[in-house]
Amino acid sequence: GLVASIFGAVPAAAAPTVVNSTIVVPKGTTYDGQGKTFVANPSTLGDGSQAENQKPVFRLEAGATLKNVNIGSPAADGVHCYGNCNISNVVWQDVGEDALTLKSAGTVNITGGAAYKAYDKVFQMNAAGTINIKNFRADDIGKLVRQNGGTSFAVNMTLDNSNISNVKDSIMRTDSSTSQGKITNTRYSKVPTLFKGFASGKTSQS
Ligand code: ADA
Ligand code: CA
Ligand code: CA
Repeated sequence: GLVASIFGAVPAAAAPTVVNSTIVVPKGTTYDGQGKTFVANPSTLGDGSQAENQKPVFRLEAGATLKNVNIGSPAADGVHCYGNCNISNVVWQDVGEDALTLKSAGTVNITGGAAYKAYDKVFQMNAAGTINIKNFRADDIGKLVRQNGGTSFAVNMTLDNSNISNVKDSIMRTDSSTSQGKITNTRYSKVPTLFKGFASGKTSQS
């Protein structure tokens, strides 16, 4: 609607879209949020706390793309990817239980966007594959990428041209001796550890 101000009538900030049931992005299609803000209905999807088994706001089937989306608070379990997915210009303003989970094997490409206020994890890798993160901003997080604890499948993690600050644990963490981590051209501030749990020779930074 329009709001009166000393500058005249200006459009009011749009109210967030409350998501009552997970938005499914079908196989191979693109969902363009056009910059709108989406929040979870806490009673149907989850309150964004550290409780497990919350539902995602978006579920991407194999080959789907999610772009130009702001996820506000509560964010429940964020975004789930079933196979390959492309995430472009998606901002998590206040990460819920985590921001995005790879649920079945594939490649996750994150380009642009940001994640803020993740009590623990941002990107959770529960299946084998690759996560490529570029042109990303993260601040006030526990870990940027976490391979599901205690699993041994290979996850290839890359981070390029990004800005990461105020990290409690590490940027990339695995328990798998075959996983790899690579960080290039990235600025850090208050990051205690870049890589945790990787076998020797499996990480690089430049
Ligand atoms: C924790 C939990 C896993 C899984 C994961 C997730 O690591 O131990 O079982 O639920 O969170 O996907 O959020
Ligand atoms: Ca979790
Ligand atoms: Ca989760």
